[in-house]
Amino acid sequence: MLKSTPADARAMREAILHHLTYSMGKDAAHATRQDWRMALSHAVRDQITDRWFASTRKSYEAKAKRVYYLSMEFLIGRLLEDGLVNLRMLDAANEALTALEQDPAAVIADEPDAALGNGGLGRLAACFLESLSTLGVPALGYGIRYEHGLFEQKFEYGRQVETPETWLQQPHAWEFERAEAKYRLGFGGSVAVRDGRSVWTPDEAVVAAAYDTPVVGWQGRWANTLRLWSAKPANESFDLDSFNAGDYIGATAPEAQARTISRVLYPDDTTEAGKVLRLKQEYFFTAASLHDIMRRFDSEHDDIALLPKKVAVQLNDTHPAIAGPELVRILHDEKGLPFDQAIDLARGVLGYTNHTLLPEALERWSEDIFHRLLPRHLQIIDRIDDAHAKAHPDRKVTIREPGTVKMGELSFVMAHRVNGVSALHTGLMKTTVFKELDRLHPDRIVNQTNGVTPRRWMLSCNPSLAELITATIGDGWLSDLERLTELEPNISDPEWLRSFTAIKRANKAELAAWMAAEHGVQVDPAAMFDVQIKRLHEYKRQHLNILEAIALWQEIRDNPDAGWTPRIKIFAGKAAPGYFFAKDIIRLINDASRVINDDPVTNKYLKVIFLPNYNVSLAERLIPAADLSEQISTAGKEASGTGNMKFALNGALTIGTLDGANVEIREHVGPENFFLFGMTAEEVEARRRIDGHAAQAIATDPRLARAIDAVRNGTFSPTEPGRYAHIANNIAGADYFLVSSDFTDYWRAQRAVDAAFRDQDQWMRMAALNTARSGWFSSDRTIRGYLRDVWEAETLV
Ligand code: 26Y
Repeated sequence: MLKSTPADARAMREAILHHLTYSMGKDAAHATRQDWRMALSHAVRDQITDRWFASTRKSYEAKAKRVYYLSMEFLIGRLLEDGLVNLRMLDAANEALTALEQDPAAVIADEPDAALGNGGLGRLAACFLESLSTLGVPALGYGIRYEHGLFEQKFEYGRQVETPETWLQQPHAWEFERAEAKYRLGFGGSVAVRDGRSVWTPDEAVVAAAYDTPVVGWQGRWANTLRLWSAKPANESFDLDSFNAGDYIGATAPEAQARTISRVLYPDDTTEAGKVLRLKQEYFFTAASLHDIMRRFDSEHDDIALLPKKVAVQLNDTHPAIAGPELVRILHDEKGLPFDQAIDLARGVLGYTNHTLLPEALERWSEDIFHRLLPRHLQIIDRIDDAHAKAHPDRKVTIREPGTVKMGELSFVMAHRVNGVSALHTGLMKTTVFKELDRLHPDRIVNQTNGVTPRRWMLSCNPSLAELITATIGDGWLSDLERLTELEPNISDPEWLRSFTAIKRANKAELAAWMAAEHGVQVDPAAMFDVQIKRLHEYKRQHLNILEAIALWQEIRDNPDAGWTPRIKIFAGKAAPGYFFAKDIIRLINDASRVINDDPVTNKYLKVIFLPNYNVSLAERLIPAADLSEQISTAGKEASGTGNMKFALNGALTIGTLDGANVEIREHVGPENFFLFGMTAEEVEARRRIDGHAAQAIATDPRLARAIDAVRNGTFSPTEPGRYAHIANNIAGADYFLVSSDFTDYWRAQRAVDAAFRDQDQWMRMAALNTARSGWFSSDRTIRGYLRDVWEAETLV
C-alpha cells in the first residue's frame, strides 16, 4: 500500500537535498539532524501546499459553506510523520534518508510535539481537523499560537516538577506567517450611545496576527487551514520617550504586555479559575476569528441573511462562548441590523459542544472582570438574557446571576445546536446541567459521540498492524473504518491470529526496549501491559488503580506460588500545577513503584512504572503495545474519553466502568470482550447518599482495608510515614469518587483479566475482535454526524 517505487525515493531524495541546500543553506557533510528534519519537512510541505491551494480554490469557486472550528486548544503533536503518512510518502522518505545515511526514525523524532492543548478536548480538535480534510469539507480551525504549550513534566524524588515548554524555539517548518491577516482588538474602555447606536471605545488595543498551518487529509485529496493567532502590540511597540530617558527595559513594556496574551497555554483543565488573562485570551482569539470569518463572508456574498447558509461556527466547549455576543455586536452595532435579527443570525451560525458536567470546570466569569474588559459585551449579554426571558416567560434559568456570567447557559442560548460527546453524557446533559434549557428547547441538544483519526491512531502509530489489515481486507478501511468488520472471519484462522499476536508482541518488545534505554526499567514483553494514560483527576481514579496494585502486591507476597499472571502497570499523565491532590497521587504511584519493583519476591509478577512527560508522541508509542486499557472513571464523570477508543482500535481489551463512550465501546466490541466493573451513574448517585459508604466497603473487604493501611502507615514513604495519610483518609472518608465502593468489583474484574490473559489464544481473539469492531469510533464518522445534524454543510471531494 505504502510501497514506494525507486522513482519516488529518488524524487524524495532530490527534494530533500534541494531544501538542504536552498532552504537550510547546508551541504550534506555539515548538516545536523535538525537540518535533515527541516529539509524533509520542506519537501513534504511543498507537496501539501499544492493540494492546499487547490482545495482553497475549490472552496471559493463553489462558494461553499465553511465550517469554522473555534478551540482554545489544538493538541496536534508532530506533523512530519502525519504528512508523510497521509501523502503515502513514508516509505519513499525512509528510503531516501537511509540512502543519505540518516536514521529516519531519529529524523522524525527530532520534531518537537506541538502541545497546544491539555488533553482530550485539544486532541479531539486535532483529530477533527484531520477528518475534515479527509472528507473534503471546506473548513478552518482557529486557535491561539501559544509561545509555550503544555508544561513539560519531570519527576524529582517522585514528585512532579513543571518546566516551560518551548516548541517555538526550534525551527518549525509548518506555518506561514500572514502579514496581511491582522486585526486590531480592543479591551476595556466605555460605551456611549451616539445617534441611537452603542459605540464601544476600548482603552487598550492589541493586534492578532495570523499564522497558518496546512492540515492534509488522507491521500492528500484535500487540505484545510489551522489558523493560529499571535498577539502583537497595536502601536509603536517601543516607547521612545522611556528609551531616551534611559529606561531601556521600560521602553519594551508595551510590547511585552501585548504579547502576554498568547504567551502560555493555561495548564488547568480541572477548576475554572476566573483569571483576567484567560478571559483576554478567549476574547482575543474568538474576536480575531470572527472578524476573519466575516471578512471572508463579505468578500464572497453581499446578502447578510445568507450568513447561516454559508457559515458554521463550532464552539469547542465554552472557551469561545464570547462568540455569541461578539457576533451580535458586529451585526447590530457595526452593521446596523435590528437586535433580534442579529441574535437569530448568530444563533443560526453557532453550535456548542459541551465536554464536561463537572460543576467546578464550568466557566463562570465575575461581572466585575467582564465589565472591566468587555463592557459592551456585558450589555449585550443582558439583552440576550432579556430576549430569552421574553420568549420564554416561564423560564427558570438565566445567563446572568448577580455578580456572574454563566458561559454554559450563554452558549446554549446562542447556539442552534448543543451537543454532548457520548450517548451517556448527552443523556446526562438533558437531566442535569441543561435540564431546564432542554425543556425550553427540546430539539437543541443532540449527541455526537467522539472519534479518533485512524490515520494517526493506527496507520502511523501501528504500521505493522495496519499492514496486516491491508493485506487481509485491502486499504479501504483507512477512509471507511467500519470495514474493519471484514477482519472478523479471519480471526478464527490460526495463522492469521498468529500474525496478529506476533505484531502485538513485537510492539510490546519495542516498547520494552525503549523503556529500558530511556528509563532504565526492565520488563518482560510476555507480561501483560496494563496501561492508564490520561490527565490526573480524582474522577479518573488513578488512585483506584494504584490501590489495586498495592493489594495485589500484598497478596502475591502472602502467596508467591499461586500462579500469578505477570503484569506491568504503566501510568503516564500530567497533573495541573495547582491540583495538589492529583500531584500527590503521582508521587504515591512513584513511591509505591519503587517499593514494589524492588521486592524480589513479587517483581516477577508485578511492576509499576510511571513514565514522565506524557504527550501525543508517548501515546503513539504506548497504545499499540497495550494489552489492557484502564478506563475506570467514576460513572457519570467522564464525558466520553477518546484514549479508550484508540486502545480498543489497536487491540487492547478494556477494563472499565459504564462511563462516557465506554458504554458504546462495550456495545460495539461485545460485552464478552470487555471487562466491566463498578457502579452505574445512577448507582453512584444513590451510593453517595449512604452515610459512611466508604467505611462500609472497607469493612467488607479486608484486602481493601489492608491496602489503605499501607498507604496510611508509610509503607511507601518510610522516611515520612504520614506523607499519604490524607489520601488514605480521603478514600476511607468522604470518598466522593467512590474508590472504596468500587474497589471490590474492580479487584474481581482484574482477576478475571488475569485468568483471561493466561489463555493467550483466547485473549488474542478477543483483542482482534476489539480491533475489528472499533471502526465506528473513527472521527470521520463523528464529523459526518456534525455535518448532518449541526453544520448542514457538504463535502467537496
Ligand atoms: C475552563 C478550564 C478550567 C478548562 C480547560 C480545559 C476546562 C476543561 C478543559 C478540558 C476539558 C477536556 O479535555 N475534556 C475532555 O474532552 C474530551 C473530548 O470530548 C472527552 O473525551 C473527555 O471525556 C473530557 O474530559
